[in-house]
Amino acid sequence: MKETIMAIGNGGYNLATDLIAAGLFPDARLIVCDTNEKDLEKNSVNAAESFLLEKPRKSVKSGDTDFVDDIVEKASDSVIVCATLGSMTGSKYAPLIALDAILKGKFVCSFFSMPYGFEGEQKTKRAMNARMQLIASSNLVVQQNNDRLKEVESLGLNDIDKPLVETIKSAMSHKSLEEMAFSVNVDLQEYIPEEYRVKDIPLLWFRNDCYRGITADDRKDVFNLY
Ligand SMILES: Nc1nc2c(ncn2[C@@H]2O[C@H](COP(=O)(O)OP(=O)(O)OP(=O)(O)O)[C@@H](O)[C@H]2O)c(=O)[nH]1
Ligand SMILES: [Mg+2]
Repeated sequence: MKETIMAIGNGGYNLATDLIAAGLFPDARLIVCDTNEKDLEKNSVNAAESFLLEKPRKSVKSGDTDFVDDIVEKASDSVIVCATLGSMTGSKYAPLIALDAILKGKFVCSFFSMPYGFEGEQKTKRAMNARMQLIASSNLVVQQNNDRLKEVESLGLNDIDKPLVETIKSAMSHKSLEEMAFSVNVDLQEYIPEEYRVKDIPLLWFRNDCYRGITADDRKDVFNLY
Protein backbone atom coordinates (compact mmCIF):
# COMPACT_ATOMS: atom_id res chain seq x y z
CA MET A 1 0.00 0.00 0.00
CA LYS A 2 1.36 3.42 -0.93
CA GLU A 3 1.80 5.38 2.28
CA THR A 4 1.16 9.04 2.89
CA ILE A 5 3.68 10.55 5.28
CA MET A 6 2.26 13.45 7.25
CA ALA A 7 5.01 15.72 8.57
CA ILE A 8 3.62 17.91 11.34
CA GLY A 9 5.72 20.82 12.63
CA ASN A 10 9.39 21.38 11.98
CA GLY A 11 10.73 18.42 13.94
CA GLY A 12 8.06 16.23 12.36
CA TYR A 13 9.36 17.28 8.98
CA ASN A 14 12.94 16.42 10.00
CA LEU A 15 11.82 12.99 11.13
CA ALA A 16 9.82 12.40 7.95
CA THR A 17 12.83 13.40 5.86
CA ASP A 18 15.12 11.08 7.80
CA LEU A 19 12.70 8.17 7.30
CA ILE A 20 12.48 8.86 3.58
CA ALA A 21 16.28 9.22 3.31
CA ALA A 22 16.65 5.80 4.91
CA GLY A 23 14.72 4.39 1.95
CA LEU A 24 11.94 2.90 4.03
CA PHE A 25 9.02 4.35 2.13
CA PRO A 26 10.18 4.72 -1.46
CA ASP A 27 6.74 5.31 -2.94
CA ALA A 28 5.28 7.45 -0.19
CA ARG A 29 3.71 10.85 -0.76
CA LEU A 30 4.78 13.57 1.64
CA ILE A 31 2.33 16.07 3.08
CA VAL A 32 3.84 18.87 5.13
CA CYS A 33 1.78 20.78 7.70
CA ASP A 34 2.97 23.64 9.85
CA THR A 35 1.73 26.72 11.68
CA ASN A 36 4.95 28.52 10.85
CA GLU A 37 4.87 30.03 7.37
CA LYS A 38 8.66 30.23 6.95
CA ASP A 39 9.22 26.61 8.03
CA LEU A 40 6.39 25.48 5.79
CA GLU A 41 7.89 27.21 2.79
CA LYS A 42 11.35 25.79 3.50
CA ASN A 43 10.05 22.26 4.11
CA SER A 44 7.62 22.04 1.21
CA VAL A 45 10.16 21.71 -1.58
CA ASN A 46 9.71 17.94 -1.90
CA ALA A 47 6.14 17.77 -0.67
CA ALA A 48 3.17 16.63 -2.71
CA GLU A 49 0.96 18.94 -0.65
CA SER A 50 1.52 21.50 2.05
CA PHE A 51 -0.87 23.10 4.50
CA LEU A 52 -0.51 26.20 6.63
CA LEU A 53 -2.35 25.50 9.88
CA GLU A 54 -3.89 27.97 12.29
CA LYS A 55 -2.01 28.46 15.54
CA PRO A 56 -3.69 25.98 17.85
CA ARG A 57 -5.80 26.93 20.82
CA LYS A 58 -4.61 25.81 24.25
CA SER A 59 -6.24 22.42 24.02
CA VAL A 60 -7.78 20.74 21.01
CA LYS A 61 -10.89 18.63 21.33
CA SER A 62 -12.16 15.76 19.22
CA GLY A 63 -14.69 18.08 17.55
CA ASP A 64 -11.81 20.03 16.05
CA THR A 65 -11.09 17.46 13.35
CA ASP A 66 -12.83 19.68 10.78
CA PHE A 67 -9.63 21.81 10.91
CA VAL A 68 -7.72 18.88 9.45
CA ASP A 69 -10.40 17.27 7.32
CA ASP A 70 -9.13 18.71 4.03
CA ILE A 71 -5.59 17.52 4.85
CA VAL A 72 -6.62 13.95 5.67
CA GLU A 73 -8.77 13.89 2.52
CA LYS A 74 -5.51 14.07 0.54
CA ALA A 75 -4.02 11.01 2.24
CA SER A 76 -4.04 7.43 0.99
CA ASP A 77 -5.44 4.58 3.10
CA SER A 78 -2.12 4.18 4.91
CA VAL A 79 -1.00 7.18 6.92
CA ILE A 80 2.27 7.74 8.75
CA VAL A 81 2.13 10.64 11.17
CA CYS A 82 5.52 12.14 12.11
CA ALA A 83 5.89 14.68 14.91
CA THR A 84 8.28 15.66 17.65
CA LEU A 85 6.07 16.24 20.66
CA GLY A 86 6.44 18.98 23.25
CA SER A 87 5.77 22.20 21.33
CA MET A 88 2.38 23.33 20.10
CA THR A 89 2.21 22.38 16.43
CA GLY A 90 3.22 18.72 16.60
CA SER A 91 1.55 18.06 19.95
CA LYS A 92 -1.80 19.53 18.96
CA TYR A 93 -2.14 18.68 15.30
CA ALA A 94 -0.49 15.25 15.02
CA PRO A 95 -3.14 13.65 17.29
CA LEU A 96 -6.00 15.42 15.48
CA ILE A 97 -4.73 14.26 12.08
CA ALA A 98 -4.31 10.70 13.38
CA LEU A 99 -7.81 10.77 14.90
CA ASP A 100 -9.45 12.07 11.74
CA ALA A 101 -7.58 9.48 9.64
CA ILE A 102 -8.48 6.52 11.83
CA LEU A 103 -12.11 7.64 12.07
CA LYS A 104 -12.12 7.65 8.25
CA GLY A 105 -11.04 4.00 8.35
CA LYS A 106 -7.41 4.54 7.37
CA PHE A 107 -4.46 2.55 8.71
CA VAL A 108 -2.52 4.91 10.98
CA CYS A 109 1.06 4.69 12.28
CA SER A 110 2.44 7.46 14.45
CA PHE A 111 6.16 7.95 14.91
CA PHE A 112 7.16 10.61 17.41
CA SER A 113 9.65 11.74 20.00
CA MET A 114 9.18 12.94 23.57
CA PRO A 115 10.97 16.14 24.62
CA TYR A 116 14.20 16.54 26.58
CA GLY A 117 13.77 16.87 30.34
CA PHE A 118 15.53 20.26 30.38
CA GLU A 119 12.78 21.72 28.19
CA GLY A 120 10.56 21.85 31.26
CA GLU A 121 7.46 20.38 32.78
CA GLN A 122 4.98 22.14 30.52
CA LYS A 123 6.45 20.60 27.39
CA THR A 124 6.61 17.19 29.03
CA LYS A 125 2.96 17.37 30.08
CA ARG A 126 1.86 18.56 26.66
CA ALA A 127 3.80 15.72 25.04
CA MET A 128 2.35 13.14 27.43
CA ASN A 129 -1.18 14.26 26.65
CA ALA A 130 -0.45 14.17 22.91
CA ARG A 131 1.07 10.72 23.27
CA MET A 132 -2.05 9.41 24.99
CA GLN A 133 -4.19 10.84 22.18
CA LEU A 134 -1.90 9.38 19.51
CA ILE A 135 -2.03 5.91 21.06
CA ALA A 136 -5.82 6.03 21.02
CA SER A 137 -5.82 7.20 17.39
CA SER A 138 -3.20 4.91 15.85
CA ASN A 139 -2.82 1.27 14.89
CA LEU A 140 0.88 1.39 15.67
CA VAL A 141 3.04 3.90 17.52
CA VAL A 142 6.80 4.12 17.92
CA GLN A 143 8.21 6.58 20.41
CA GLN A 144 11.73 7.85 20.93
CA ASN A 145 12.71 9.39 24.24
CA ASN A 146 14.92 12.36 23.26
CA ASP A 147 16.05 12.83 26.83
CA ARG A 148 17.95 9.55 26.72
CA LEU A 149 19.82 10.17 23.46
CA LYS A 150 22.80 11.40 25.48
CA GLU A 151 23.24 7.90 26.90
CA VAL A 152 24.27 6.58 23.47
CA GLU A 153 27.86 7.67 22.95
CA SER A 154 27.98 6.78 19.26
CA LEU A 155 25.30 9.32 18.35
CA GLY A 156 26.51 12.58 16.81
CA LEU A 157 24.76 15.94 16.67
CA ASN A 158 23.01 15.13 13.41
CA ASP A 159 21.83 11.74 14.59
CA ILE A 160 18.86 12.98 16.62
CA ASP A 161 16.36 10.81 14.73
CA LYS A 162 18.71 7.90 14.10
CA PRO A 163 17.47 5.58 16.88
CA LEU A 164 13.84 5.98 15.76
CA VAL A 165 14.67 5.54 12.08
CA GLU A 166 16.92 2.52 12.67
CA THR A 167 14.40 0.89 14.96
CA ILE A 168 11.65 1.22 12.35
CA LYS A 169 14.08 -0.06 9.71
CA SER A 170 15.00 -3.05 11.86
CA ALA A 171 11.34 -3.84 12.59
CA MET A 172 10.33 -3.49 8.93
CA SER A 173 12.99 -6.00 7.92
CA HIS A 174 10.96 -8.54 9.93
CA LYS A 175 7.37 -7.45 9.50
CA SER A 176 5.20 -5.02 7.59
CA LEU A 177 3.67 -2.16 9.53
CA GLU A 178 0.27 -3.89 9.27
CA GLU A 179 1.71 -7.11 10.67
CA MET A 180 3.28 -5.20 13.54
CA ALA A 181 0.02 -3.41 14.27
CA PHE A 182 -2.25 -6.42 14.25
CA SER A 183 -0.14 -9.39 15.33
CA VAL A 184 -0.77 -10.74 18.78
CA ASN A 185 1.84 -12.17 21.13
CA VAL A 186 4.76 -10.58 19.31
CA ASP A 187 7.21 -8.59 21.37
CA LEU A 188 7.89 -5.66 19.09
CA GLN A 189 10.47 -4.26 21.54
CA GLU A 190 12.76 -7.09 20.35
CA TYR A 191 13.27 -5.21 17.10
CA ILE A 192 14.94 -2.29 18.87
CA PRO A 193 18.66 -2.47 17.95
CA GLU A 194 21.04 -3.44 20.76
CA GLU A 195 22.85 -0.08 20.85
CA TYR A 196 19.62 1.65 21.83
CA ARG A 197 19.04 -0.48 24.90
CA VAL A 198 21.14 1.29 27.44
CA LYS A 199 21.25 -0.43 30.81
CA ASP A 200 18.69 -2.87 29.39
CA ILE A 201 16.09 -0.11 29.07
CA PRO A 202 15.39 0.83 25.45
CA LEU A 203 15.29 4.51 24.46
CA LEU A 204 12.37 3.58 22.27
CA TRP A 205 9.00 2.05 22.77
CA PHE A 206 6.57 0.26 20.44
CA ARG A 207 2.87 0.00 21.00
CA ASN A 208 0.65 -1.90 18.61
CA ASP A 209 -3.10 -1.70 18.37
CA CYS A 210 -3.71 -1.91 22.09
CA TYR A 211 -7.29 -0.65 21.83
CA ARG A 212 -8.45 -3.22 19.28
CA GLY A 213 -12.20 -2.91 18.95
CA ILE A 214 -12.29 0.58 20.43
CA THR A 215 -15.31 2.60 19.26
CA ALA A 216 -15.07 5.93 17.47
CA ASP A 217 -16.62 7.60 20.53
CA ASP A 218 -14.03 6.06 22.83
CA ARG A 219 -11.24 7.40 20.66
CA LYS A 220 -12.80 10.86 20.70
CA ASP A 221 -13.30 10.74 24.46
CA VAL A 222 -9.55 10.55 24.98
CA PHE A 223 -9.30 14.02 23.42
CA ASN A 224 -11.84 15.49 25.76
CA LEU A 225 -10.31 14.40 29.08
CA TYR A 226 -8.37 17.61 29.77
N1 LIG B 1 13.85 13.76 17.44
C1 LIG B 1 13.77 15.05 17.14
N2 LIG B 1 13.27 15.91 18.03
C2 LIG B 1 13.19 17.22 17.69
C3 LIG B 1 13.60 17.71 16.42
N3 LIG B 1 13.36 19.05 16.38
C4 LIG B 1 12.81 19.37 17.57
N4 LIG B 1 12.70 18.28 18.37
C5 LIG B 1 12.06 18.16 19.69
O1 LIG B 1 10.69 18.40 19.47
C6 LIG B 1 10.20 19.48 20.23
C7 LIG B 1 9.26 20.27 19.36
O2 LIG B 1 9.98 21.02 18.41
P1 LIG B 1 9.41 21.45 16.99
O3 LIG B 1 9.17 20.23 16.17
O4 LIG B 1 10.34 22.45 16.44
O5 LIG B 1 8.03 22.11 17.35
P2 LIG B 1 6.73 22.26 16.46
O6 LIG B 1 5.97 20.98 16.49
O7 LIG B 1 7.10 22.79 15.09
O8 LIG B 1 5.88 23.31 17.29
P3 LIG B 1 5.92 24.95 17.39
O9 LIG B 1 6.58 25.30 18.67
O10 LIG B 1 4.48 25.32 17.38
O11 LIG B 1 6.67 25.47 16.20
C8 LIG B 1 11.45 20.21 20.69
O12 LIG B 1 11.20 20.79 21.91
C9 LIG B 1 12.48 19.10 20.77
O13 LIG B 1 12.38 18.38 21.97
C10 LIG B 1 14.14 16.77 15.48
O14 LIG B 1 14.53 17.11 14.36
N5 LIG B 1 14.18 15.47 15.88
MG1 LIG C 1 7.40 24.78 14.53
